[in-house]
Amino acid sequence: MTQETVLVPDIGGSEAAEVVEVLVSVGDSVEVDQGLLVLESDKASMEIPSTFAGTVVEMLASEGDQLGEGAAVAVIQIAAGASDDDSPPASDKSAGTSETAITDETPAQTPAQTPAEPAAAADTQSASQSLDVPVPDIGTDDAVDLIELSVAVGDRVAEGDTLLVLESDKASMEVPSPASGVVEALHVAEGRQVKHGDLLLTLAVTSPAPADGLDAKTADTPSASSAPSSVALASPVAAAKPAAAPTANVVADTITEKGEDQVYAGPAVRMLAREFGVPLSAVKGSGPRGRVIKEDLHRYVQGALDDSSPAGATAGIPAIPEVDFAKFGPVDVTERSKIDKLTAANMQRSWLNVPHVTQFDDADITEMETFRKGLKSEAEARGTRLTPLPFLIKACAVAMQRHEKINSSLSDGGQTLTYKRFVHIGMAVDTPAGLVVPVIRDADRKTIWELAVEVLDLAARARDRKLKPTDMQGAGFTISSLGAIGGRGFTPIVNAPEVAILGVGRASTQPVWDGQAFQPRLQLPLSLSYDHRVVNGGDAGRFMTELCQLLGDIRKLLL
Ligand code: CAO
Repeated sequence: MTQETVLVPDIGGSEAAEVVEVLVSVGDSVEVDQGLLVLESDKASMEIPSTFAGTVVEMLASEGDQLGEGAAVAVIQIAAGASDDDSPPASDKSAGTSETAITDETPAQTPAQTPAEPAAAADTQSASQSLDVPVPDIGTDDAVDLIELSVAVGDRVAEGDTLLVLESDKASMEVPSPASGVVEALHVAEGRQVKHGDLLLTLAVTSPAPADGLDAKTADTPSASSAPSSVALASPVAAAKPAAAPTANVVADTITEKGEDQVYAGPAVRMLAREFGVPLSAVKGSGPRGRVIKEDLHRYVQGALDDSSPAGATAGIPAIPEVDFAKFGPVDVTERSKIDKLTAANMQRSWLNVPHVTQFDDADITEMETFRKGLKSEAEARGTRLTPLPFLIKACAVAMQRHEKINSSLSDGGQTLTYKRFVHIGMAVDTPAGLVVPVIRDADRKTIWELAVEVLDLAARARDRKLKPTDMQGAGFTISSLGAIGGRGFTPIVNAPEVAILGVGRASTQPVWDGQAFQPRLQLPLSLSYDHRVVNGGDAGRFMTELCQLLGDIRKLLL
């Protein structure tokens, strides 16, 4: 068996860089080019790849170390059975790379391989060996659950492959195969409890295997019995390491703090998560007892790519843990409507993308309300109803024309601003199926009566689910009125790519100081949320002040 040392290659002129993350542990199987650790200089961070395939038998650097070119990173035991085809010869490996091949033993130095026992003979013997695999040292003498059998009789496994997963009340642990071979017999079943030393399975080993705590049965092979060490131990280093390797691997690779909880995941999944840059704590595990499996990662990444998925917007943000409320009392679980789910995704996308600021003010609508109420009978005669909303729409349309940034949207990834030369206003409607936002087109060109008719029509069609997709497109601004429902004020979420939204609270009569006395005035609470990437406080303040003046004296709508 050959061991090689991976060295730090040329790291682009940096004298030394700090080890900020160690990506593998002793006992891990690694591939050529697989990252071993991450170095960070003041200019860049870089992953130092393994230049050999095999098993990590020693880590020569740890977090916080300063490493320069040529510093030793790790000792890799070349994969058992790896041919020269799999692993480049030492002369090739040193060419173009900065690692040095340190050969611990050559065939002549290998104690097990005497001239009387050529390598081919040892291989033949190893192929006929049975190796019992017991529960390794799992850091406790208590029984733990066997939650997952990852192999079946007849499966071929490589050294380091996961055989099964154990779970104590603190962590789940993968038990790696101590050798390459074929699963000959399983002595345990999923769901059973096992303890340190209990027999798990028997492997027909196809490569020499070490055996501290592992029972290599050679008696049934007469030639092997005469040379057990030659089969089990091709390398003195290997002999010392493997029994410790599964334990280190189990503990280091499977326990990671996730706030109060722990993330259960195996080394391969952790490696994949690192490659994707996905924090495992954000991924919901679907394996036994919430263990994160590869499919969970794939689903998470797919979700992040899919805009319409609520998970999409949360990439990198820890997921909110789900609580099983049935534990605390009776619950009903119902399907959410499509509109609800879509609204949730849109709201989350806006909330995460748009830096929101909300500006508050009160509009004095005393005169406007007197005027509106005076039109009640005329409204009835026209077969309609006149609420404050058409006045608000009209006032916003006028103010949007005077403060055109409010009617703009970011374009070209933020490089340009698109000003809309039309005034289409969305109106949030609360329906039993969820929130919908039909759009009133060309609000600036419509009379209050026309707007009143359209508000009623759109609200009715929204509640009857009769809106067409085109009825809900093209808005440059949105009004969300909770006036009929109540509330002093709220902070609406911008309906991106629009850049502003007006929240309307319930009007109430308030004492307003006129310079000499308090007067009872009808005050309408308004809140304007805006995208601070586009709209500045000054823009918002001017728009809001103009809006309040227009509502305070609706004659100005004519000017
Ligand atoms: N202050 C006081 N009274 C108000 C008011 C306000 N700001 N706004 C409306 N009212 C009154 C109306 O005048 C009407 O009373 P009268 O018939 O006596 O005049 C009554 O409340 C009911 O109004 P309405 O709800 O029928 O009509 P509207 O034009 O105010 O609103 C619509 C229409 C579709 C916007 C509304 O029905 C609605 O769905 N609102 C909810 C929007 C929403 O959910 N927003 C939140 C989105 S974010 O989750």
